Amino acid sequence: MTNSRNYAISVIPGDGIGKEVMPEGIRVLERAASLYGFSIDQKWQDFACCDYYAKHGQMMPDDWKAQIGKPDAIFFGAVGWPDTVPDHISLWGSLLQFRREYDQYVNLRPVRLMPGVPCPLVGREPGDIDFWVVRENTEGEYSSVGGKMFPGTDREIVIQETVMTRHGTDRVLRYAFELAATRDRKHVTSATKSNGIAITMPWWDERVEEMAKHYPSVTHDKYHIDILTAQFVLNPDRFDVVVASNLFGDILSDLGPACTGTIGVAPSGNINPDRTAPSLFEPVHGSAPDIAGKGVANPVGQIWSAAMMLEHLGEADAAAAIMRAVETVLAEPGLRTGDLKGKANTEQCGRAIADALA
Ligand code: GGG
Repeated sequence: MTNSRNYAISVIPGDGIGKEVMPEGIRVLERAASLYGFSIDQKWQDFACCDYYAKHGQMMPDDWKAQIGKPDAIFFGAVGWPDTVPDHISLWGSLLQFRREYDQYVNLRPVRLMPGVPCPLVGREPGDIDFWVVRENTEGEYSSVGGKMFPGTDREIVIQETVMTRHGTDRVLRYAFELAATRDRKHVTSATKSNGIAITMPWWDERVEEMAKHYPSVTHDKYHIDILTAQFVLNPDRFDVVVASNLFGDILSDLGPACTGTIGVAPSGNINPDRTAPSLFEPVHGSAPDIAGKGVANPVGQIWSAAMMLEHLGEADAAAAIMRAVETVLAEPGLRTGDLKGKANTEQCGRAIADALA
């Protein structure tokens, strides 16, 4: 950062529709910067995508950290192109590297029913569904501890450990309780499965109880993940802050936005709350090979991610303005993309949001 309102942003579009929605995110960011008096110093990267893998046999250069430098934030699109690179190679070679190397231990994902978005759940109005999923982002079920023995034989053994540390668990639980303490309803729901996963999950429950003692103003409860997914569909209005392990949080944060109409609008922040390294902002959706190249992807997830990034950088007024512009455009059927039964393409929707900014 050269002056306090000039932000160095590493821009990584990634794969598939990431390349199509990123220009709309940037369009809106640039417009917000000109209206709100800050500047964005963009550094685009061509790595962390499967095209890079096709040329170099790896997702990122060995010196990717040096190439990225020390940005204030990373603005990311989507990763994955399973026709050419297996999904576990592309994910572990890119996004998961960022999350771990930059200690982005919170994956923060809002679930909010937006005005104008047709909700598949009967009778829900904007305001009824408004909660956060706080996903543990650096350990848990996404672990590289394990291995194979006797591959390809009938004695084949495959093991992958879940890794939960007190340090890693407590810090994400603390974040969830802190977040809940700032909200009206002040309630944390913990996702567990302590009846079936009988070592790590009862321990997770214990850590939740310990953390809760420090937040007497915050109420809390827990659900097993199976019934929790059902409750997301039946009663999403009852949640305020939902905290979950890495895998459970990943599933819940696709399901939640789907219950509000589309995952195309959903943003996320991979946050390093201690600010010892950059945080990364990306839409929840992936590269969507089925619609990539057609220019029809919904850019709102990328644009809302830009708003989350600005909020994180301290540009709260600009972030709020972007959200007002998103709401204005989503309320207009002609400006919505096809996933929301609209007629607009990616660029038309993005331009409309940029034009609506004030
Ligand atoms: N923009 C999100 C994205 O590209 N996601 C790809 C994916 O498979 N993510 C899995 C994860 O976030 O753990």
